Amino acid sequence: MREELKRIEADALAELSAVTNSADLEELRIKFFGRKGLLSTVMRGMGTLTDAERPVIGKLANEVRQHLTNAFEEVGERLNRQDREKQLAAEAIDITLPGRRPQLGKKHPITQTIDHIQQIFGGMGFQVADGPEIEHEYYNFDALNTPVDHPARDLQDTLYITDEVLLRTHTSPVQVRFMEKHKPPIRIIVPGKAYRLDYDVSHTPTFHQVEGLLVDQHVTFSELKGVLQSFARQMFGDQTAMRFRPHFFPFTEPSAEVDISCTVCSGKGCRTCSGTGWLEILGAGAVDPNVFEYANYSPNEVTGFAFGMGVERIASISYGIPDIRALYENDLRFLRQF
Ligand code: 2NM
Repeated sequence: MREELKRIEADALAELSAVTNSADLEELRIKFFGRKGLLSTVMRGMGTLTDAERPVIGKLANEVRQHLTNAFEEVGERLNRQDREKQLAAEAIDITLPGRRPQLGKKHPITQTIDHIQQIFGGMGFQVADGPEIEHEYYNFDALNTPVDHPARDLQDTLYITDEVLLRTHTSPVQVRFMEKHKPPIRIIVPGKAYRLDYDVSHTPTFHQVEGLLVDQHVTFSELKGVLQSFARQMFGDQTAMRFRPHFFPFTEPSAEVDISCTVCSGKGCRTCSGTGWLEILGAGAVDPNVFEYANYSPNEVTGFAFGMGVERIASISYGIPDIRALYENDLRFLRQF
């Protein structure tokens, strides 16, 4: 029995030294220490020993068991340490890798353009006003001196909600509302959305306008020219030339369309300006006395000027965008350029 114990001890140590993972170690533990394991089997044979042999063999058996227990524990700890190191190596973070940059959003080119326009007129003392996009025809047309048979009122140009309610076709109704609520002097710009039945390379059914209105005593047309000249140079550069062409609007008299020298060819004539050297950027004029009457301002006491521009047009000139519909396709490859 002594030899058997010694052999079991030697076998266990030999097999233990070959173990490389926890599963094999557990299998080995059962083989030697399990209820039907080799040690238990030997111990069960103790009954056949003489009274003299039993304590000696019992002591030896305990020593073998203790020795093997320690050896198993040592190997178990070594394997745990190995597993942990393997896991740490697998999960290691390479601190030399570049960080992942979060994608930053930025303002839409139309918003950037409105901000810029607002900042320029803000510098000349204009306050920002706003109002409803769903309007009554009174504010959109009547109060702006637009005759009932004017083509702009046509179903083909205006988006009606009911007979009398519509999507505003310009931001001017806000200026009428503002005049109803504020006494002169006033100096406002109205940025916002407007709606017209129109769709091609230079028109989208929803578009943006910035309109301006200045009313005070003794305001003249030359002040309008000065304000717009200053705007054009700040928006398009110091060297920008400007010209007024006579025009007609129902709400201003006299009225003009305003051009700047072409930003592509500096006025020499090119494809962008159709060879003319000029680009139209806005409409303007002296406020018609009838508009003042509608707003309960006295045309004998005050004069004023107004102007309006399409933001898409200003943006397309500033950024050189040939087809403004690209602004509303939400293609990030396009939008990221601005
Ligand atoms: C334009 C051109 C000329 C304009 C007029 C008014 C108001 F309300 F004062 F009468 N607001 N905006 C105006 C004048 C708008 O856009 C091309």
